[in-house]
Amino acid sequence: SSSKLPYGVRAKNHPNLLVRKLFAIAEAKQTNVTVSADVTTTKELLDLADRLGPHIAVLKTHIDILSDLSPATTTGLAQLAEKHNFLIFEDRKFIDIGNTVQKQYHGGALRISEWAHIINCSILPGEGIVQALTQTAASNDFLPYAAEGRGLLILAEMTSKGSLATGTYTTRSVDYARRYRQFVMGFVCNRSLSAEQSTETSREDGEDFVVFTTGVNLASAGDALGQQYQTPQSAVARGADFIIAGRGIYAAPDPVEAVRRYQQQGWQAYLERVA
Ligand code: S5P
Repeated sequence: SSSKLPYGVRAKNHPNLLVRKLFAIAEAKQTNVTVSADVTTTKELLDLADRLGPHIAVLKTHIDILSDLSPATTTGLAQLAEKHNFLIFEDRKFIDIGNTVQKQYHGGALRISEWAHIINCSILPGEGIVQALTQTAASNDFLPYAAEGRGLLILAEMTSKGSLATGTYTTRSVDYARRYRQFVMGFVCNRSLSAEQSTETSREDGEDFVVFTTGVNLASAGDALGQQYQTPQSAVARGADFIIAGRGIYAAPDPVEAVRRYQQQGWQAYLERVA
């Protein structure tokens, strides 16, 4: 499977512009870390983005948890993404009928399509949500953003205890990813998802989905609200191309020291996997 290939090789062959950019960033900065910057003020968010920027490939936001969200928040983020060469992933987890998610993604109060390179969605509503977001990304007034590179991750599994994102839900996630490869770049999930997890005919045309794995923490096994953690090493061994860590990094006594450790361990595990 593609998870044994180096990012650089996958970048060369990949049809999706944003995936090529993402793999190029990972190679150039030697990092597969996505920091989940779940802080609640613009100052904290931009400060984290600037300090951690050199060590991350992607910065993941929950834009709706900021108490002082303004245009300065997202323009500030975009500037730091440029300065430090990372992508922005808005973890909005779209989960509604097609007509609604189109308005939540493009335009609206949050203008997510304008500043977030990566978004994600649940397929609880069915195939239409993926179809709708793909359609928006292919529309005429989306052209400037498409040119910059935009992509969708399907939330195929979850890390929380008792998650219902299993079985048929996960299988269908792979099916829909295959049907909308123009826009779907991969999954948020806990292992590489391949042919066995799909009811669609396996394609031999170099299909290569990117795996983002969340619930990564070096110091803890979980929290009091059902979160379950694994280490960077175990996540990458199970197929994560990018590891997502939040509190393990931003709540550490020294977030820069912490992100360096996740970067080093995530990269080491990647080198072992492709060796
Ligand atoms: O299954 C999931 C999917 C996601 S996107 N489990 C998760 O924890 N997440 C997100 O990853 C969650 O919303 C949070 O932003 C981050 C985990 O944060 P941490 O502090 O527990 O590392």
